[in-house]
Formats: sequence, structure tokens, C-alpha cells
Amino acid sequence: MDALVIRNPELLADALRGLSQTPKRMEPKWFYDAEGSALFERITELPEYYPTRTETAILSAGAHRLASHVPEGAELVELGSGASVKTRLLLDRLEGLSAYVPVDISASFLKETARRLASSYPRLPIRPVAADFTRPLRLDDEGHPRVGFFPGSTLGNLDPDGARALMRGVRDWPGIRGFIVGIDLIKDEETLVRAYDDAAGVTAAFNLNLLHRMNREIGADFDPDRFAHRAIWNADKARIEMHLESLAAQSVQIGPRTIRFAKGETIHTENSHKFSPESFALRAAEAGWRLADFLTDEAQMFGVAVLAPV
Ligand code: AVJ
Repeated sequence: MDALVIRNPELLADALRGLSQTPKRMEPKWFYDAEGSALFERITELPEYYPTRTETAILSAGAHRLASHVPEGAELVELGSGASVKTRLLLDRLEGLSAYVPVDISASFLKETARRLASSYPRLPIRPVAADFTRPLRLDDEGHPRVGFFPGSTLGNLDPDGARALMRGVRDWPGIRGFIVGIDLIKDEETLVRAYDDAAGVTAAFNLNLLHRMNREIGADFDPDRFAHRAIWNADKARIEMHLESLAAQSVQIGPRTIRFAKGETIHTENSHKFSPESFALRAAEAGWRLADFLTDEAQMFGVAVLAPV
């Protein structure tokens, strides 16, 4: 091996941990390096990937109705503030906000988002917070009401315990008055699977990029041609699972360790949980919320839930 380059010790630790488990697994947060984020942007434009465009349409058509759930003078706190297209749909309607607080793990991304929004909304204070939203977020009590915003169905990436913990965490924010959450809805299996296994192979490239990334950042020697993208619907758990399936018996070197794969063995890379309005209301109730409103599209592909504290 050439000089072993460990550019990302946290990824190394996570890979060694996840790939030593049975079944093997990786956290979906590792998809999003520059290459993966660009691939995700392409996914959102695919004909088969309905969530992004459907949620955008719901927010656009429902902005006025959503605004009625946001008290005057509220601070809007957005988790994982991604591309700000959806945010703008709300900000255009929410004229009485006291501040917009984008929360994202990437400080450089946040800076760019804040800069662009500041020029569009010159009178709105923008106070970015660099944090991992899957960990408890401490917000100061500033006496004003707060509303959380978590679009993109990213909540669906968390397992039920993680989702409950996140919703409980937001419930405990000082001044909390509501939580607007985007969720993907249960539908026929073919539509669901196609959204995660598109004809152009963009989602396959997104999944396989994880192996390229481990080669780039932690000196692993994956041969991505010997793995295949798989997307399956797990009806029992109401989730789409993404896996990388080993096409041969093979071993891969990662730092000090040799990881062995049987032919057909997979790395489980992502869960994307789907809900019904009822199953989501139940999950939210376990975290101290009630469903105050529920916006959906005509075909009921996607939902935007408005939660109110119980
Ligand atoms: C960004 C988590 C909402 O689960 O649909 C898209 C990520 N993975 N295609 C999703 C994703 C494969 C996406 N989220």
C-alpha cells in the first residue's frame, strides 16, 4: 500500500465500527461529501424521485395556511437547512418573524446560506447555528416564541427511537410553539422502489460514492465495480432500505483492518422511513406533540405535518 492517508479520522472510526458489525452498516450522513451532495441534487431532479418536487409544491400552495400556525414574533429554526428553496417559500409568507435560525453541520455551507438569504430578506435577522441536529440542540431562552422546521423527510432517515428523541428534543426548546415536519407517505411498492433505484443510475452512483469516499478519505481499497446498489421496501418496518451488495467473496483493507465480504453480503447504508398521517401522529404523540394540521398533495404522495405541543 502507498502512504496511508487518513484525512477523516471520524469516518475511519465509524467505518471500522459499522463494517465490523453483523449485518454491516454505515451511517447515511457519510453520503454527503461534495460529490455526494452534488449527486443528491441530481436525485432531486429525477422523474422517479417525487419527494422534493412534491414537498415544494405543498409548501408553495400551503404557505399561507402554514403561516397561520406561526405566531407573530416567532423565531423559525430550520434543521439541516440544505438548499434554501423551501425555506424561501415560508420566509416569503412569514413577515412577522423575529429571526431565522438555520442549523446545519457544515459551517461553510451555513455561511453561504446566511449570506444569500440576508440579501433577499434584509430586515430579517439570520442567526446560523453549526450543529449536528441528531444531537440535542441547546437554544437560549430569549422570551420569544419558536417554531421548528424540518423539511425534506430527513426525519425518515432516523430509526423510531432516534426520531422520537429528535422530536422530544425540539419539544423541549424554550418558547416552542410548533414544529413543521416533511414526511414521505406510504404508497405502492413500485413507486417507492423506483424513487430509490432510478433508471439513469444516479441513486446507484450516490450509494456507491460512499465506497469512493472511503477510498479517498481513509485509504480504503474498495473496488466499487464489485459492489451493486440495492433498494428494497421493508414493509414490516415501513422503510426503503439502501444497501451495497458485494458481488463476490472479497476482502477490503481499511487502515489496520481487513474486512471480509461473502458474495451477496451487504452494507446497509440508509433507511428512509415512510408514514401514514396516523402512524406519524402516533410517533409525534410519544414525543409530546399533537397533529395540529396536515398538508398533502392531491395524490397523497408526501405530507407536511404541523405539530403543536400537547
Ligand atoms: C435526503 C434523506 C430525504 O431518504 O429520500 C435520496 C436521501 N437517499 N435517495 C431520502 C436519499 C436516496 C433522502 N433524504
